[in-house]
Amino acid sequence: MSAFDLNGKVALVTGGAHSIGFSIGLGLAKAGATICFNCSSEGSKEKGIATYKAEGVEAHGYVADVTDEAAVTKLVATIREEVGIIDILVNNAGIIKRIPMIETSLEDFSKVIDVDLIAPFIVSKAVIPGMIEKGHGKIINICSLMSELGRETVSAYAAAKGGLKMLTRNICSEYGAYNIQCNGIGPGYIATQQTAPLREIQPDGSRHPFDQFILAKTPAGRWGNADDLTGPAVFLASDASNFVNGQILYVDGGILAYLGKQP
Ligand code: GCO
Repeated sequence: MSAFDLNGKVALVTGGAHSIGFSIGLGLAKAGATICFNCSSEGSKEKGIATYKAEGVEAHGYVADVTDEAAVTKLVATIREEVGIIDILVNNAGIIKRIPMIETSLEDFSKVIDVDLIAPFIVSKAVIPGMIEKGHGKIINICSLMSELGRETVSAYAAAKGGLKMLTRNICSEYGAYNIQCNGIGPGYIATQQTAPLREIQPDGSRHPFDQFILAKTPAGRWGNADDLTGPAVFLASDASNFVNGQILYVDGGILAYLGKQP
């Protein structure tokens, strides 16, 4: 049996109905895991289930708000009853608001912190007792390059993702003794709906200046695809990473290692 085999494992991917969460869920399913995901509406739940089904995967979808502790407690209890105790948690659900900091309302700042940082705390807190009971567990927090770097207009996101990196290290510190590994994946610039505004073709047909900037910053010379994250996620969800704890694996085509292309 391969060290990457996930047969018999129950995984919860928050926001796993589409985009990066879906690709990770599909990757874990192909390695053998049973996939549960949550999302914010019945519509996305049905769409998510159908998208997994089209790939031959019977996923379990739930509508639950990850920023609501009571809803998360209920979600984890329902999954336990219907599917089993969660072995693998991927804290993937996230939002971004691109607004200069001094124009950002407290409400917008707090909303981003709620979804990107407080929700991973809430969901991990709800899932860890079951992992302790089972004697093992894997938590994968979807961090960001913004766990390391700042940039104009993403103050709340960078603050949340930097915090999520430290929450990762703290979960590792507190629960490593229970055979729980908590690591992060830090995606680089991935071509998703969330980054679509940064890649919009200009009225004259040229690439968006930010798109050109990212290409010049990325040794791989391309944006990532959501699929680029599945191998790293399977690794961090599997026995192959049983002595890897508290790390952030940056999947960025080399951005963090590179000064950038000289003009
Ligand atoms: C941005 C992007 C990034 C990415 C990604 C980078 O506006 O700079 O949206 O924040 O989402 O997280 O790692």
